[in-house]
Amino acid sequence: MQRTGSQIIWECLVHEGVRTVFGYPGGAILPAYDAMLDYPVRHVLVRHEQGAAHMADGFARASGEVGVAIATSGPGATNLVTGIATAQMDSSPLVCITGQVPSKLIGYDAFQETDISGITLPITKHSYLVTRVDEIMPTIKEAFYLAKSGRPGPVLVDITKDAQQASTDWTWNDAPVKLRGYQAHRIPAKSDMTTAIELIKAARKPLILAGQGVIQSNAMKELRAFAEMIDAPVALTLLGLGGFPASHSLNIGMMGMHGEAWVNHAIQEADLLLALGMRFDDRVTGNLKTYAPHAKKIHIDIDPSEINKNVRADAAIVADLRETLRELLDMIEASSHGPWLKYIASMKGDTAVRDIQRLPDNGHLYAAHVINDIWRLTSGNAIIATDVGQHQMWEAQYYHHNDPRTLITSGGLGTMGFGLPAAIGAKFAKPDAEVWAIVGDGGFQMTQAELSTAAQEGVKVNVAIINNGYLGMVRQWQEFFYERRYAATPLRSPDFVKLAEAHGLVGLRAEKRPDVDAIVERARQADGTVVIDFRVEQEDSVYPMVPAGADLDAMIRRPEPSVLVETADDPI
Ligand SMILES: Cc1cc2nc3c(=O)[nH]c(=O)nc-3n(C[C@H](O)[C@H](O)[C@H](O)COP(=O)(O)OP(=O)(O)OC[C@H]3O[C@@H](n4cnc5c(N)ncnc54)[C@H](O)[C@@H]3O)c2cc1C
Ligand SMILES: Cc1ncc(C[n+]2csc(CCOP(=O)(O)OP(=O)(O)O)c2C)c(N)n1
Ligand SMILES: [Mg+2]
Repeated sequence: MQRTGSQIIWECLVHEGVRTVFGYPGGAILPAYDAMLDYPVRHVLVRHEQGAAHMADGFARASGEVGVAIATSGPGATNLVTGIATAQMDSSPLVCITGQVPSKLIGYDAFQETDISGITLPITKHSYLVTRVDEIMPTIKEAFYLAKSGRPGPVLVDITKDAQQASTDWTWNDAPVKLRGYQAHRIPAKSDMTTAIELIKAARKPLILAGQGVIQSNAMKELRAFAEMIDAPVALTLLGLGGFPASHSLNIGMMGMHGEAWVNHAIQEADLLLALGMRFDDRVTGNLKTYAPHAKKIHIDIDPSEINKNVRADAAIVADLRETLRELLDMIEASSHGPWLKYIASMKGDTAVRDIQRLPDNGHLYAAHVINDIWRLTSGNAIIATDVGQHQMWEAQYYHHNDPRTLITSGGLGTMGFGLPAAIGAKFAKPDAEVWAIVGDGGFQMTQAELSTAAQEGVKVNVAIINNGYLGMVRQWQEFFYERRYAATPLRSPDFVKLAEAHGLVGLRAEKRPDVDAIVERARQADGTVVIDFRVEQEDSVYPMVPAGADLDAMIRRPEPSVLVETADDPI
Protein backbone atom coordinates (compact mmCIF):
# COMPACT_ATOMS: atom_id res chain seq x y z
CA MET A 1 0.00 0.00 0.00
CA GLN A 2 1.50 3.36 -1.01
CA ARG A 3 1.62 5.98 1.74
CA THR A 4 3.34 9.33 2.13
CA GLY A 5 5.65 9.87 5.07
CA SER A 6 3.03 12.21 6.54
CA GLN A 7 0.36 9.52 6.35
CA ILE A 8 2.74 7.00 7.88
CA ILE A 9 3.22 9.27 10.91
CA TRP A 10 -0.53 9.16 11.63
CA GLU A 11 -0.88 5.46 10.75
CA CYS A 12 1.80 4.75 13.34
CA LEU A 13 0.19 6.97 15.99
CA VAL A 14 -3.18 5.29 15.45
CA HIS A 15 -1.55 1.83 15.70
CA GLU A 16 0.12 2.91 18.93
CA GLY A 17 -3.31 3.72 20.33
CA VAL A 18 -2.93 7.51 20.27
CA ARG A 19 -6.24 9.40 20.20
CA THR A 20 -5.14 12.87 21.32
CA VAL A 21 -2.07 14.93 20.41
CA PHE A 22 -1.01 18.40 21.53
CA GLY A 23 0.71 20.64 19.03
CA TYR A 24 1.26 23.74 16.94
CA PRO A 25 1.77 23.82 13.15
CA GLY A 26 4.37 25.49 10.96
CA GLY A 27 6.09 25.13 7.58
CA ALA A 28 8.32 22.12 8.20
CA ILE A 29 5.53 20.02 9.73
CA LEU A 30 2.80 21.21 7.35
CA PRO A 31 2.65 18.00 5.28
CA ALA A 32 1.97 16.02 8.46
CA TYR A 33 -0.74 18.48 9.56
CA ASP A 34 -2.39 18.17 6.14
CA ALA A 35 -2.51 14.36 6.41
CA MET A 36 -3.84 14.56 9.97
CA LEU A 37 -7.31 15.55 8.78
CA ASP A 38 -7.84 12.01 7.44
CA TYR A 39 -7.09 10.22 10.72
CA PRO A 40 -9.16 9.69 13.90
CA VAL A 41 -6.86 11.69 16.15
CA ARG A 42 -7.89 14.78 18.12
CA HIS A 43 -5.43 17.62 17.83
CA VAL A 44 -5.34 20.16 20.64
CA LEU A 45 -4.02 23.50 19.41
CA VAL A 46 -1.90 24.98 22.18
CA ARG A 47 -0.80 28.62 22.48
CA HIS A 48 2.90 27.89 22.95
CA GLU A 49 4.78 24.65 22.26
CA GLN A 50 5.93 24.48 25.90
CA GLY A 51 2.22 24.03 26.65
CA ALA A 52 2.07 21.10 24.21
CA ALA A 53 4.92 19.29 25.93
CA HIS A 54 3.43 19.89 29.41
CA MET A 55 -0.05 18.82 28.25
CA ALA A 56 1.40 15.63 26.77
CA ASP A 57 3.24 15.13 30.06
CA GLY A 58 0.08 15.73 32.15
CA PHE A 59 -1.74 13.29 29.84
CA ALA A 60 1.00 10.70 30.36
CA ARG A 61 1.15 11.07 34.14
CA ALA A 62 -2.63 10.90 34.54
CA SER A 63 -3.06 7.87 32.25
CA GLY A 64 0.23 5.96 32.33
CA GLU A 65 0.18 6.08 28.53
CA VAL A 66 2.58 7.87 26.19
CA GLY A 67 1.79 11.57 25.64
CA VAL A 68 2.38 13.03 22.18
CA ALA A 69 3.46 16.59 21.30
CA ILE A 70 3.99 17.96 17.79
CA ALA A 71 5.81 21.09 16.63
CA THR A 72 7.45 22.62 13.63
CA SER A 73 11.20 23.12 13.14
CA GLY A 74 13.31 25.92 14.64
CA PRO A 75 11.39 27.99 17.22
CA GLY A 76 8.57 25.47 17.42
CA ALA A 77 11.02 22.74 18.35
CA THR A 78 13.07 24.86 20.76
CA ASN A 79 9.88 25.94 22.54
CA LEU A 80 9.38 22.26 23.44
CA VAL A 81 12.72 22.05 25.21
CA THR A 82 11.63 23.03 28.75
CA GLY A 83 8.75 20.56 28.57
CA ILE A 84 11.02 17.77 27.36
CA ALA A 85 13.56 18.43 30.13
CA THR A 86 10.70 18.43 32.67
CA ALA A 87 9.55 15.02 31.43
CA GLN A 88 13.09 13.64 31.41
CA MET A 89 13.77 14.62 35.04
CA ASP A 90 10.55 12.95 36.19
CA SER A 91 10.74 9.95 33.82
CA SER A 92 7.51 10.77 32.01
CA PRO A 93 6.84 8.91 28.73
CA LEU A 94 6.52 11.36 25.81
CA VAL A 95 6.98 11.14 22.07
CA CYS A 96 7.67 14.55 20.55
CA ILE A 97 7.47 14.79 16.77
CA THR A 98 9.04 17.78 15.08
CA GLY A 99 9.27 18.83 11.44
CA GLN A 100 12.74 19.55 10.08
CA VAL A 101 13.88 21.51 7.02
CA PRO A 102 14.32 19.42 3.83
CA SER A 103 17.31 17.06 4.16
CA LYS A 104 19.23 18.79 1.34
CA LEU A 105 19.16 22.07 3.29
CA ILE A 106 20.39 20.67 6.61
CA GLY A 107 23.60 22.41 7.62
CA TYR A 108 22.98 25.49 5.46
CA ASP A 109 21.27 27.63 8.13
CA ALA A 110 18.04 27.16 6.24
CA PHE A 111 14.99 29.13 7.36
CA GLN A 112 13.90 27.79 10.78
CA GLU A 113 16.65 25.19 10.85
CA THR A 114 17.84 24.11 14.27
CA ASP A 115 19.52 20.90 15.36
CA ILE A 116 16.75 19.83 17.74
CA SER A 117 17.87 16.19 17.94
CA GLY A 118 21.28 17.50 19.05
CA ILE A 119 19.83 20.06 21.46
CA THR A 120 17.62 17.47 23.12
CA LEU A 121 20.15 14.63 23.21
CA PRO A 122 20.99 15.17 26.91
CA ILE A 123 17.36 15.71 27.95
CA THR A 124 15.70 12.77 26.22
CA LYS A 125 15.85 9.03 26.60
CA HIS A 126 16.73 9.13 22.92
CA SER A 127 16.43 11.56 20.01
CA TYR A 128 16.27 10.76 16.29
CA LEU A 129 16.68 12.64 13.03
CA VAL A 130 14.74 10.93 10.23
CA THR A 131 15.61 11.94 6.65
CA ARG A 132 14.08 9.04 4.68
CA VAL A 133 10.47 8.02 4.33
CA ASP A 134 11.18 4.31 4.92
CA GLU A 135 12.74 5.14 8.31
CA ILE A 136 9.60 6.80 9.67
CA MET A 137 7.70 3.71 10.81
CA PRO A 138 10.59 1.84 12.49
CA THR A 139 11.68 5.05 14.22
CA ILE A 140 8.25 5.95 15.58
CA LYS A 141 7.77 2.35 16.75
CA GLU A 142 11.11 2.44 18.52
CA ALA A 143 10.28 5.83 20.02
CA PHE A 144 7.07 4.53 21.62
CA TYR A 145 8.81 1.41 22.85
CA LEU A 146 11.64 3.40 24.42
CA ALA A 147 9.33 6.03 25.93
CA LYS A 148 7.22 3.52 27.84
CA SER A 149 9.52 0.58 28.59
CA GLY A 150 11.96 0.21 31.50
CA ARG A 151 12.41 3.59 33.15
CA PRO A 152 10.07 5.74 31.05
CA GLY A 153 11.10 9.02 29.47
CA PRO A 154 10.71 11.43 26.56
CA VAL A 155 11.83 10.59 23.01
CA LEU A 156 12.13 13.09 20.16
CA VAL A 157 11.62 12.21 16.50
CA ASP A 158 12.66 14.97 14.08
CA ILE A 159 11.42 14.29 10.53
CA THR A 160 12.55 16.25 7.48
CA LYS A 161 9.94 17.79 5.24
CA ASP A 162 11.05 15.78 2.19
CA ALA A 163 10.71 12.52 4.17
CA GLN A 164 7.14 13.57 5.05
CA GLN A 165 6.37 14.30 1.40
CA ALA A 166 7.95 11.19 -0.18
CA SER A 167 5.94 7.98 -0.68
CA THR A 168 6.75 4.35 -0.04
CA ASP A 169 5.14 0.95 0.00
CA TRP A 170 3.90 0.49 3.54
CA THR A 171 2.36 -2.05 5.89
CA TRP A 172 2.25 -1.89 9.69
CA ASN A 173 4.89 -4.17 11.17
CA ASP A 174 3.61 -5.91 14.30
CA ALA A 175 6.96 -7.44 15.27
CA PRO A 176 8.20 -6.47 18.74
CA VAL A 177 10.96 -3.88 18.80
CA LYS A 178 14.44 -5.21 19.52
CA LEU A 179 17.23 -2.82 20.39
CA ARG A 180 20.77 -4.03 20.85
CA GLY A 181 22.21 -3.03 24.24
CA TYR A 182 18.85 -1.88 25.63
CA GLN A 183 17.52 -3.98 28.47
CA ALA A 184 14.02 -2.85 29.34
CA HIS A 185 13.11 -5.88 31.38
CA ARG A 186 15.23 -7.01 34.31
CA ILE A 187 14.61 -9.90 36.64
CA PRO A 188 15.68 -9.67 40.29
CA ALA A 189 18.84 -11.66 41.00
CA LYS A 190 18.39 -14.39 43.66
CA SER A 191 21.52 -13.50 45.63
CA ASP A 192 20.46 -9.85 45.94
CA MET A 193 17.06 -10.98 47.16
CA THR A 194 18.65 -13.19 49.83
CA THR A 195 20.76 -10.32 51.19
CA ALA A 196 17.71 -8.05 51.23
CA ILE A 197 15.65 -10.61 53.12
CA GLU A 198 18.35 -11.03 55.76
CA LEU A 199 18.43 -7.28 56.30
CA ILE A 200 14.65 -7.14 56.59
CA LYS A 201 14.66 -9.98 59.15
CA ALA A 202 17.31 -8.29 61.27
CA ALA A 203 15.67 -4.85 61.31
CA ARG A 204 13.99 -3.42 64.42
CA LYS A 205 13.30 0.03 62.98
CA PRO A 206 12.59 -0.48 59.27
CA LEU A 207 11.22 2.36 57.16
CA ILE A 208 9.95 2.16 53.58
CA LEU A 209 10.77 5.11 51.31
CA ALA A 210 8.30 4.88 48.44
CA GLY A 211 8.84 6.87 45.25
CA GLN A 212 7.34 7.41 41.84
CA GLY A 213 8.62 3.99 40.75
CA VAL A 214 5.75 2.48 42.80
CA ILE A 215 3.26 4.27 40.55
CA GLN A 216 5.21 3.66 37.35
CA SER A 217 5.45 -0.08 37.98
CA ASN A 218 1.84 -0.19 39.13
CA ALA A 219 2.93 -1.76 42.41
CA MET A 220 0.40 -0.11 44.74
CA LYS A 221 -1.27 -3.37 45.79
CA GLU A 222 2.05 -5.13 46.25
CA LEU A 223 3.49 -2.24 48.29
CA ARG A 224 0.50 -2.33 50.59
CA ALA A 225 0.77 -6.07 51.11
CA PHE A 226 4.52 -5.78 51.64
CA ALA A 227 4.29 -2.92 54.16
CA GLU A 228 1.60 -4.78 56.10
CA MET A 229 3.58 -8.02 55.97
CA ILE A 230 6.72 -6.49 57.48
CA ASP A 231 4.74 -3.97 59.56
CA ALA A 232 6.90 -1.07 58.43
CA PRO A 233 5.94 2.61 58.21
CA VAL A 234 5.85 4.10 54.72
CA ALA A 235 7.19 7.57 53.88
CA LEU A 236 6.67 9.00 50.41
CA THR A 237 8.60 11.28 48.10
CA LEU A 238 6.77 14.18 46.46
CA LEU A 239 6.40 12.16 43.27
CA GLY A 240 5.43 9.03 45.19
CA LEU A 241 2.35 10.67 46.78
CA GLY A 242 -0.72 8.58 45.90
CA GLY A 243 1.38 5.42 45.52
CA PHE A 244 0.35 4.40 49.06
CA PRO A 245 -2.96 5.64 50.49
CA ALA A 246 -2.65 8.73 52.70
CA SER A 247 -5.38 7.21 54.86
CA HIS A 248 -3.47 3.96 55.57
CA SER A 249 -2.33 3.62 59.18
CA LEU A 250 1.25 2.80 58.09
CA ASN A 251 1.51 5.96 55.96
CA ILE A 252 3.54 8.50 57.89
CA GLY A 253 3.70 11.20 55.17
CA MET A 254 6.15 13.00 52.91
CA MET A 255 9.91 13.03 53.52
CA GLY A 256 12.51 15.64 52.71
CA MET A 257 12.98 19.38 52.58
CA HIS A 258 9.31 20.16 53.23
CA GLY A 259 8.32 16.75 54.53
CA GLU A 260 6.80 16.00 57.91
CA ALA A 261 9.17 16.62 60.83
CA TRP A 262 8.52 13.19 62.36
CA VAL A 263 9.26 11.49 59.02
CA ASN A 264 12.67 13.12 58.75
CA HIS A 265 13.44 12.28 62.39
CA ALA A 266 12.36 8.68 61.82
CA ILE A 267 14.65 8.41 58.78
CA GLN A 268 17.57 9.62 60.86
CA GLU A 269 16.80 7.02 63.53
CA ALA A 270 15.82 4.04 61.37
CA ASP A 271 18.02 0.94 61.26
CA LEU A 272 16.82 -0.08 57.78
CA LEU A 273 15.67 2.01 54.82
CA LEU A 274 13.87 0.22 52.01
CA ALA A 275 14.06 2.59 49.03
CA LEU A 276 11.44 1.48 46.53
CA GLY A 277 11.45 3.23 43.14
CA MET A 278 12.94 6.47 44.43
CA ARG A 279 16.25 8.08 43.60
CA PHE A 280 17.44 9.84 46.78
CA ASP A 281 17.09 13.32 45.30
CA ASP A 282 18.94 16.03 47.24
CA ARG A 283 15.59 17.49 48.34
CA VAL A 284 14.96 14.13 49.98
CA THR A 285 18.29 13.46 51.69
CA GLY A 286 19.66 16.82 52.80
CA ASN A 287 23.31 16.44 53.78
CA LEU A 288 24.41 13.06 52.43
CA LYS A 289 27.23 12.74 54.95
CA THR A 290 24.82 12.64 57.88
CA TYR A 291 21.87 10.98 56.10
CA ALA A 292 20.26 8.06 57.95
CA PRO A 293 23.49 7.24 59.78
CA HIS A 294 22.20 4.12 61.58
CA ALA A 295 20.40 2.53 58.65
CA LYS A 296 21.30 -0.27 56.31
CA LYS A 297 19.87 0.51 52.89
CA ILE A 298 18.04 -1.72 50.43
CA HIS A 299 17.54 -0.01 47.07
CA ILE A 300 15.16 -1.42 44.47
CA ASP A 301 15.18 0.45 41.15
CA ILE A 302 14.81 -0.51 37.51
CA ASP A 303 17.66 1.78 36.47
CA PRO A 304 21.12 0.47 37.44
CA SER A 305 22.57 3.98 37.23
CA GLU A 306 20.51 4.99 40.29
CA ILE A 307 22.17 2.40 42.53
CA ASN A 308 24.97 3.89 44.68
CA LYS A 309 24.54 7.23 42.87
CA ASN A 310 23.71 9.33 45.93
CA VAL A 311 23.39 6.82 48.75
CA ARG A 312 25.38 3.58 49.08
CA ALA A 313 23.17 0.48 49.11
CA ASP A 314 23.84 -2.53 51.33
CA ALA A 315 21.56 -4.56 49.08
CA ALA A 316 20.52 -3.50 45.59
CA ILE A 317 17.94 -5.08 43.34
CA VAL A 318 17.85 -3.81 39.78
CA ALA A 319 14.46 -4.88 38.48
CA ASP A 320 10.86 -3.91 38.09
CA LEU A 321 9.49 -3.04 41.52
CA ARG A 322 6.18 -4.83 41.18
CA GLU A 323 7.80 -8.10 40.14
CA THR A 324 10.38 -7.78 42.90
CA LEU A 325 7.78 -7.12 45.59
CA ARG A 326 5.75 -10.08 44.37
CA GLU A 327 8.76 -12.35 44.76
CA LEU A 328 9.70 -10.86 48.11
CA LEU A 329 6.16 -11.42 49.37
CA ASP A 330 6.58 -15.12 48.65
CA MET A 331 9.91 -15.26 50.44
CA ILE A 332 9.52 -13.19 53.61
CA GLU A 333 7.80 -13.95 56.86
CA ALA A 334 5.41 -11.60 58.59
CA SER A 335 6.92 -9.51 61.37
CA SER A 336 5.78 -6.72 63.65
CA HIS A 337 7.37 -3.50 64.85
CA GLY A 338 4.92 -2.17 67.40
CA PRO A 339 7.41 -0.25 69.58
CA TRP A 340 8.96 1.51 66.54
CA LEU A 341 5.56 2.49 65.17
CA LYS A 342 4.50 3.74 68.59
CA TYR A 343 7.68 5.77 68.86
CA ILE A 344 7.01 7.45 65.50
CA ALA A 345 3.44 8.13 66.56
CA SER A 346 4.76 9.79 69.71
CA MET A 347 6.96 12.09 67.60
CA LYS A 348 3.84 12.90 65.62
CA GLY A 349 2.22 13.74 68.93
CA ASP A 350 4.81 16.43 69.49
CA THR A 351 3.88 18.02 66.20
CA ALA A 352 0.31 16.76 65.96
CA VAL A 353 -0.80 20.37 66.10
CA ARG A 354 -0.18 20.72 62.40
CA ASP A 355 1.13 23.82 60.79
CA ILE A 356 -2.31 24.74 59.53
CA GLN A 357 -3.45 24.99 63.12
CA ARG A 358 -0.57 27.22 64.15
CA LEU A 359 -1.44 30.00 61.75
CA PRO A 360 -1.78 33.43 63.33
CA ASP A 361 -5.25 34.85 63.72
CA ASN A 362 -4.95 38.04 61.67
CA GLY A 363 -8.04 37.70 59.51
CA HIS A 364 -6.03 36.72 56.47
CA LEU A 365 -6.65 33.78 54.17
CA TYR A 366 -3.85 31.20 54.23
CA ALA A 367 -2.83 28.95 51.35
CA ALA A 368 -2.91 25.92 53.65
CA HIS A 369 -6.59 26.67 54.38
CA VAL A 370 -7.47 26.97 50.73
CA ILE A 371 -5.81 23.70 49.77
CA ASN A 372 -7.12 21.83 52.77
CA ASP A 373 -10.62 23.10 51.95
CA ILE A 374 -10.30 22.03 48.30
CA TRP A 375 -9.25 18.58 49.55
CA ARG A 376 -12.24 18.38 51.87
CA LEU A 377 -14.75 19.66 49.32
CA THR A 378 -13.54 17.33 46.55
CA SER A 379 -13.46 14.42 49.05
CA GLY A 380 -9.83 13.92 48.07
CA ASN A 381 -10.94 12.53 44.72
CA ALA A 382 -9.70 15.17 42.29
CA ILE A 383 -6.66 15.01 40.05
CA ILE A 384 -4.46 17.93 41.05
CA ALA A 385 -1.76 19.39 38.81
CA THR A 386 0.42 21.93 40.56
CA ASP A 387 2.87 24.56 39.51
CA VAL A 388 6.16 25.07 41.35
CA GLY A 389 6.74 26.97 44.55
CA GLN A 390 5.19 27.31 47.98
CA HIS A 391 1.70 26.37 46.82
CA GLN A 392 3.18 23.10 45.43
CA MET A 393 4.53 22.18 48.85
CA TRP A 394 1.30 23.15 50.60
CA GLU A 395 -0.55 20.98 48.13
CA ALA A 396 1.71 18.05 49.04
CA GLN A 397 1.08 18.71 52.74
CA TYR A 398 -2.65 19.44 52.74
CA TYR A 399 -4.22 17.55 49.84
CA HIS A 400 -4.14 13.95 50.98
CA HIS A 401 -3.84 11.61 48.00
CA ASN A 402 -5.15 8.08 48.32
CA ASP A 403 -4.80 7.10 44.68
CA PRO A 404 -1.93 6.97 42.19
CA ARG A 405 -1.73 9.45 39.31
CA THR A 406 -3.82 12.02 41.17
CA LEU A 407 -0.91 14.39 41.87
CA ILE A 408 0.81 15.73 38.78
CA THR A 409 3.74 17.95 39.61
CA SER A 410 7.17 18.87 38.29
CA GLY A 411 9.56 17.50 40.91
CA GLY A 412 13.00 17.14 39.39
CA LEU A 413 13.21 20.18 37.13
CA GLY A 414 10.77 22.27 39.18
CA THR A 415 9.32 23.90 36.09
CA MET A 416 7.18 26.98 36.72
CA GLY A 417 4.41 27.15 34.13
CA PHE A 418 3.78 23.39 34.29
CA GLY A 419 0.53 23.42 36.27
CA LEU A 420 -2.13 24.78 33.93
CA PRO A 421 -1.08 22.90 30.76
CA ALA A 422 -0.46 19.68 32.73
CA ALA A 423 -3.99 19.95 34.16
CA ILE A 424 -5.44 20.37 30.67
CA GLY A 425 -3.49 17.32 29.48
CA ALA A 426 -4.70 15.30 32.49
CA LYS A 427 -8.31 16.24 31.72
CA PHE A 428 -7.92 14.89 28.17
CA ALA A 429 -6.57 11.65 29.65
CA LYS A 430 -9.33 11.37 32.26
CA PRO A 431 -12.35 13.28 30.92
CA ASP A 432 -14.60 12.04 33.72
CA ALA A 433 -12.28 13.10 36.52
CA GLU A 434 -12.49 16.38 38.41
CA VAL A 435 -9.26 18.18 37.57
CA TRP A 436 -7.76 21.14 39.41
CA ALA A 437 -4.67 23.19 38.69
CA ILE A 438 -3.21 24.64 41.90
CA VAL A 439 -0.79 27.32 40.76
CA GLY A 440 1.10 30.35 42.02
CA ASP A 441 0.53 33.86 40.72
CA GLY A 442 4.04 33.72 39.23
CA GLY A 443 3.98 30.32 37.51
CA PHE A 444 0.43 30.83 36.24
CA GLN A 445 1.56 33.93 34.37
CA MET A 446 4.23 31.90 32.57
CA THR A 447 1.74 29.74 30.66
CA GLN A 448 -1.57 31.51 31.24
CA ALA A 449 -2.08 31.71 27.47
CA GLU A 450 -3.21 28.08 27.69
CA LEU A 451 -6.47 29.35 29.20
CA SER A 452 -7.28 30.19 25.62
CA THR A 453 -6.64 26.55 24.65
CA ALA A 454 -8.97 25.39 27.42
CA ALA A 455 -11.64 27.81 26.19
CA GLN A 456 -11.32 26.79 22.53
CA GLU A 457 -11.31 23.06 23.32
CA GLY A 458 -14.17 23.39 25.80
CA VAL A 459 -12.34 21.47 28.54
CA LYS A 460 -13.10 22.03 32.19
CA VAL A 461 -10.33 22.44 34.70
CA ASN A 462 -10.58 24.51 37.87
CA VAL A 463 -7.61 26.80 38.29
CA ALA A 464 -6.87 27.83 41.88
CA ILE A 465 -4.35 30.67 41.84
CA ILE A 466 -2.69 30.91 45.24
CA ASN A 467 -2.10 34.63 44.86
CA ASN A 468 0.40 35.85 47.45
CA GLY A 469 1.76 38.78 45.41
CA TYR A 470 5.24 37.24 45.45
CA LEU A 471 7.44 34.68 43.82
CA GLY A 472 6.77 33.13 47.18
CA MET A 473 9.25 30.29 47.40
CA VAL A 474 12.12 32.57 46.39
CA ARG A 475 10.85 35.24 48.78
CA GLN A 476 10.90 32.61 51.53
CA TRP A 477 14.57 31.85 50.82
CA GLN A 478 15.28 35.60 50.87
CA GLU A 479 13.47 35.86 54.20
CA PHE A 480 15.41 32.97 55.75
CA PHE A 481 18.83 33.31 54.13
CA TYR A 482 19.16 36.83 52.64
CA GLU A 483 17.97 39.07 55.49
CA ARG A 484 14.58 39.75 53.93
CA ARG A 485 16.11 41.57 50.98
CA TYR A 486 13.29 40.92 48.51
CA ALA A 487 15.16 41.32 45.24
CA ALA A 488 12.85 40.82 42.25
CA THR A 489 10.25 38.78 44.10
CA PRO A 490 7.31 41.20 44.65
CA LEU A 491 4.95 40.47 41.77
CA ARG A 492 2.17 42.51 40.24
CA SER A 493 -0.55 40.54 38.50
CA PRO A 494 -3.40 41.36 36.17
CA ASP A 495 -6.97 41.15 37.43
CA PHE A 496 -7.32 37.37 37.16
CA VAL A 497 -11.12 37.52 37.24
CA LYS A 498 -11.20 39.88 34.27
CA LEU A 499 -8.56 37.78 32.54
CA ALA A 500 -10.77 34.71 32.80
CA GLU A 501 -13.72 36.72 31.57
CA ALA A 502 -11.71 37.99 28.61
CA HIS A 503 -11.40 34.34 27.57
CA GLY A 504 -15.13 33.83 28.00
CA LEU A 505 -14.46 31.81 31.16
CA VAL A 506 -15.76 32.19 34.70
CA GLY A 507 -13.51 34.14 37.08
CA LEU A 508 -14.00 34.14 40.86
CA ARG A 509 -12.21 35.66 43.83
CA ALA A 510 -11.91 34.72 47.52
CA GLU A 511 -10.28 36.90 50.16
CA LYS A 512 -11.55 35.46 53.44
CA ARG A 513 -11.70 31.96 54.84
CA PRO A 514 -15.51 31.90 55.11
CA ASP A 515 -15.76 32.64 51.35
CA VAL A 516 -13.77 29.58 50.33
CA ASP A 517 -16.42 26.84 50.50
CA ALA A 518 -19.01 28.66 48.41
CA ILE A 519 -16.46 29.77 45.81
CA VAL A 520 -15.02 26.28 45.43
CA GLU A 521 -18.51 24.84 45.04
CA ARG A 522 -19.42 27.49 42.44
CA ALA A 523 -16.31 26.57 40.48
CA ARG A 524 -17.12 22.87 40.63
CA GLN A 525 -20.67 23.44 39.41
CA ALA A 526 -19.80 25.88 36.60
CA ASP A 527 -19.51 24.76 33.00
CA GLY A 528 -16.07 25.09 31.49
CA THR A 529 -12.78 26.17 32.94
CA VAL A 530 -12.94 28.42 36.00
CA VAL A 531 -10.19 30.63 37.38
CA ILE A 532 -10.22 31.45 41.10
CA ASP A 533 -8.04 34.20 42.50
CA PHE A 534 -7.36 33.22 46.12
CA ARG A 535 -5.87 36.30 47.78
CA VAL A 536 -3.76 34.70 50.47
CA GLU A 537 -1.40 35.99 53.15
CA GLN A 538 1.58 37.48 51.35
CA GLU A 539 4.46 36.59 53.63
CA ASP A 540 3.60 33.09 54.79
CA SER A 541 6.30 30.41 54.57
CA VAL A 542 6.32 26.65 54.12
CA TYR A 543 7.32 24.74 57.26
CA PRO A 544 9.10 22.63 58.18
CA MET A 545 12.09 23.40 56.00
CA VAL A 546 15.44 21.66 55.78
CA PRO A 547 17.82 24.34 54.45
CA ALA A 548 19.49 23.10 51.24
CA GLY A 549 22.40 20.80 52.15
CA ALA A 550 21.64 20.82 55.90
CA ASP A 551 21.18 17.67 58.00
CA LEU A 552 17.76 16.16 57.41
CA ASP A 553 16.67 16.67 61.01
CA ALA A 554 17.91 20.29 61.20
CA MET A 555 14.53 21.68 60.25
CA ILE A 556 13.33 25.25 60.53
CA ARG A 557 9.96 25.09 62.29
CA ARG A 558 7.04 27.51 62.21
CA PRO A 559 7.37 30.13 64.94
CA GLU A 560 4.63 29.95 67.54
CA PRO A 561 2.11 32.75 66.90
CA SER A 562 0.58 34.59 69.84
CA VAL A 563 -3.03 33.99 68.74
CA LEU A 564 -3.94 30.85 66.84
CA VAL A 565 -6.52 30.61 64.08
CA GLU A 566 -7.45 27.09 65.09
CA THR A 567 -6.68 24.72 67.89
CA ALA A 568 -5.75 21.07 67.82
CA ASP A 569 -9.36 20.26 68.60
CA ASP A 570 -10.58 21.75 65.35
CA PRO A 571 -11.06 19.23 62.57
CA ILE A 572 -8.72 19.48 59.61
C1 LIG B 1 10.14 23.39 45.30
C2 LIG B 1 10.37 21.90 45.40
C3 LIG B 1 10.51 21.31 46.63
C4 LIG B 1 10.65 19.93 46.73
N1 LIG B 1 10.68 19.37 47.98
C5 LIG B 1 10.62 18.02 48.10
C6 LIG B 1 10.47 17.39 49.38
O1 LIG B 1 10.39 18.03 50.42
N2 LIG B 1 10.38 16.04 49.41
C7 LIG B 1 10.43 15.27 48.28
O2 LIG B 1 10.29 14.04 48.35
N3 LIG B 1 10.60 15.84 47.07
C8 LIG B 1 10.68 17.18 46.96
N4 LIG B 1 10.79 17.74 45.70
C9 LIG B 1 10.86 16.85 44.53
C10 LIG B 1 12.27 16.33 44.30
O3 LIG B 1 13.03 17.33 43.69
C11 LIG B 1 12.24 15.05 43.41
O4 LIG B 1 11.59 15.32 42.21
C12 LIG B 1 11.52 13.88 44.09
O5 LIG B 1 11.98 13.69 45.40
C13 LIG B 1 11.75 12.62 43.26
O6 LIG B 1 10.94 11.60 43.73
P1 LIG B 1 11.20 10.10 43.29
O7 LIG B 1 12.64 9.76 43.53
O8 LIG B 1 10.16 9.28 43.94
O9 LIG B 1 10.80 10.13 41.74
P2 LIG B 1 11.67 10.04 40.40
O10 LIG B 1 12.65 11.11 40.33
O11 LIG B 1 10.67 9.93 39.32
O12 LIG B 1 12.42 8.66 40.54
C14 LIG B 1 11.71 7.45 40.45
C15 LIG B 1 12.66 6.29 40.50
O13 LIG B 1 11.88 5.11 40.28
C16 LIG B 1 12.55 4.29 39.33
N5 LIG B 1 11.56 3.47 38.61
C17 LIG B 1 10.75 3.84 37.59
N6 LIG B 1 10.02 2.81 37.16
C18 LIG B 1 10.37 1.76 37.94
C19 LIG B 1 9.97 0.39 37.99
N7 LIG B 1 9.06 -0.10 37.12
N8 LIG B 1 10.52 -0.42 38.91
C20 LIG B 1 11.46 0.06 39.79
N9 LIG B 1 11.89 1.33 39.78
C21 LIG B 1 11.34 2.17 38.88
C22 LIG B 1 13.30 5.23 38.42
O14 LIG B 1 14.38 4.60 37.79
C23 LIG B 1 13.73 6.33 39.40
O15 LIG B 1 14.99 6.08 39.96
C24 LIG B 1 10.71 19.13 45.57
C25 LIG B 1 10.61 19.73 44.32
C26 LIG B 1 10.43 21.10 44.23
C27 LIG B 1 10.29 21.71 42.87
C1 LIG C 1 10.89 28.46 34.97
C2 LIG C 1 11.35 28.71 36.35
N1 LIG C 1 11.97 29.89 36.65
C3 LIG C 1 12.37 30.13 37.94
C4 LIG C 1 12.18 29.20 38.92
C5 LIG C 1 12.65 29.49 40.35
N2 LIG C 1 11.49 29.51 41.26
C6 LIG C 1 11.12 28.47 42.02
S1 LIG C 1 9.75 28.73 42.92
C7 LIG C 1 9.63 30.31 42.33
C8 LIG C 1 8.52 31.22 42.79
C9 LIG C 1 7.19 30.78 42.32
O1 LIG C 1 6.28 31.82 42.56
P1 LIG C 1 4.73 31.58 42.41
O2 LIG C 1 4.44 30.92 41.11
O3 LIG C 1 4.01 32.84 42.69
O4 LIG C 1 4.44 30.48 43.52
P2 LIG C 1 4.55 30.64 45.13
O5 LIG C 1 5.91 30.17 45.53
O6 LIG C 1 4.34 32.08 45.46
O7 LIG C 1 3.48 29.75 45.65
C10 LIG C 1 10.67 30.60 41.44
C11 LIG C 1 10.88 31.90 40.77
C12 LIG C 1 11.57 27.99 38.54
N3 LIG C 1 11.38 27.01 39.42
N4 LIG C 1 11.14 27.79 37.27
MG1 LIG D 1 3.23 33.58 44.42
